[in-house]
This record gives sequence, structure tokens and C-alpha cells, in this order.
Amino acid sequence: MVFGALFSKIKQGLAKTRSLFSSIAQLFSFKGRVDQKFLDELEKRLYLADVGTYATQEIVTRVKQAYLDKEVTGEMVAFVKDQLRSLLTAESQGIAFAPSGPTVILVAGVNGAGKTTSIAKLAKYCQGQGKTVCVAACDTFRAAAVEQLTIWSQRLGCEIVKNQQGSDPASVAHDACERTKARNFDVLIVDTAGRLHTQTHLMKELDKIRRIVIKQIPGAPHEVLLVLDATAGQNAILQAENFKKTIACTGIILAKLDGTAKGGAIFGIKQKLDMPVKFVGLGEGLDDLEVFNPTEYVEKLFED
Ligand SMILES: Nc1nc2c(ncn2[C@@H]2O[C@H](COP(=O)(O)OP(=O)(O)OP(=O)(O)O)[C@@H](O)[C@H]2O)c(=O)[nH]1
Ligand SMILES: [Mg+2]
Repeated sequence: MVFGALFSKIKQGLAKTRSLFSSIAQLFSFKGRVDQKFLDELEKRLYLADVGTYATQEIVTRVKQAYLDKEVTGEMVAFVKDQLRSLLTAESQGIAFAPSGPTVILVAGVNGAGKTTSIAKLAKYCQGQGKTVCVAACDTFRAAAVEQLTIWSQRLGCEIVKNQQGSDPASVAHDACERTKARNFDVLIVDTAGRLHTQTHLMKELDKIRRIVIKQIPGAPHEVLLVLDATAGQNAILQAENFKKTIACTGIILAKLDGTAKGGAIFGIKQKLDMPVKFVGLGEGLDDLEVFNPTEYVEKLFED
């Protein structure tokens, strides 16, 4: 029953993306001889599904090598699912918790990507693993940001460390590390202000937060998660490429998959970023976060 509920959530969350993939699925029920016209049509539909140039070319080439001038009777579906799965990053193990002592998770990303909401969901996920959680409101840039995280922390019943708007984010990070150690919290999740890789002062600030946690807690940060807005499609990948040049990230949270038909963009992440997709965001609620499972993702894309 529980599994059923989870499966239907990702299926529901992918509804918009699935509408585009159904036109690809239709092609694969094709029976007859595979010719260039078929391959051209496949290429067009993959592009329309925002799968991106690399993944589109890969799939078309592989289908061509395997099936051009051959008679098919529907067996291409399984083949293409396998190919798509191989383009995705490996099955996620979720958060890499520290073997002992607190686990520190830094969360970064551009404005409005979904960082604060994803942090609330992550906190719930960690609580679900039996962990106690503290969150640090290091986005001191906007007054509403601290308030937003405070509301989530009340709902979650987790600790929050904050200071007034405009205060030094690194000092909030420092206090949060102190509190985490003093109160033996298992996990510290640090919210940061939205930034572009081009905003040098904000990137420096992020680095300062990182250096503070390194100094305070052994092995920290255990995770640096980059939140990407799936509705940005291929642009989200471009943003991530730029982020990656400035800060070492351990994985991606792909947020807002439910709000977009551009879920195909996920097929470009492995090749372009070489960073695992750890979680996907499928809505605005606390339970709308799933550990990324590539097999399930591909299965659900093609389900009626
Ligand atoms: N549908 C949907 N909406 C989401 C998801 N994640 C976040 N949102 C919404 O996206 C908007 C921005 O989310 P935030 O979490 O505030 O984003 P942020 O990156 O913290 O934004 P800044 O702090 O301003 O940089 C909010 O309205 C969220 O409810 C998701 O997975 N699905
Ligand atoms: Mg925020």
C-alpha cells in the first residue's frame, strides 16, 4: 500500500512531462520496418520533450544501430527504456550521513529555485530516518526568508538558529554549529540566499559559510546540495554548470518537477554535470520529496 502511494506520487508529479513522453511511447508501439523517417520523427519528439541535444543524439544513434531496416513488433520500448535509464545518474542513496557526530548539509541555488521548501522537506526526510534536525537561517538577505524557515521549523518541530535580517550569514552558521554540537542534533541543514554564480560577493559568502562549518564540525559539510528548478529545463543545467565551477556540490535536488513538462531535461544532467540527482521535488508539501530512483523515473514516464 505504501509503495503504491509513493509510485502514484511520482507518476502524478510527472504528469506534464509524461504528456510529452506519451508521444514518444506511441512511436515504440510501431510495428514494421524502421526507416530514416521513423528516426527523424523520434529525434523530433525527443527534442520536444526537452531531452536535450546530447541525450537525443545518443538515443537516436543507438536505435539506429540496433533497428535501422529491421522489422519491429513493439520490442523497442524495452530497449529505449534501457537506453534512457543509462543516461540517468545512478540510483540515489539519499543523504550520506556522517558515521558519527552531526551531519551538515549546505543547500545552495539561484533565487526562487526551491531551496527553503526543499530544506523543509529534507528535514522531514531526516526526521523520518530517526534523526533530530536543526536548521540554520543563513539567508539573512530577505526578511521573509527567515520567517519562511521559522514557519517550516514550527511545523516540523525542529530547532532553528536565526538572527535578524541583514546580519552576517556566516555568524548564523557559526551559532548553528555551536547549537548543533551543544544539543547533539544529528543533522544541521543550512539555508542560504539565492544567488547567481556571477554574484561574486554572494558566492564568497557561501564559501565563508562553508569554511565556518568545516572549522566547527569534523567532516563538514557532508553534503552540498544544489537545488535546481526543473521548470527552467535546459537552463537549469546551464546554471548548475556555472555553480559547479565555484562551489563543490555533492548532489542535486531537482525541485518543481510537478510544475513542468520539461522533466526530460534530467537526461542531460549526468553527461553535463557528473553530479548525482539525489532527490526530486514533486510539490509544495513536506512529503513531496522523493529519493531519486532512475528505473522508476523512466517507468513512470512511459506509463499510461
Ligand atoms: N510545485 C512545486 N513548487 C515548489 C517546489 N519546491 C518549491 N516550490 C515553490 O517554489 C517557490 C519558491 O520556493 P522557495 O523554497 O522559497 O525557493 P528559494 O530557492 O528558497 O527562494 P529564495 O530564498 O527566494 O532564493 C515557492 O512558492 C515554493 O512553494 C516543488 O517541488 N513543486
Ligand atoms: Mg529561500
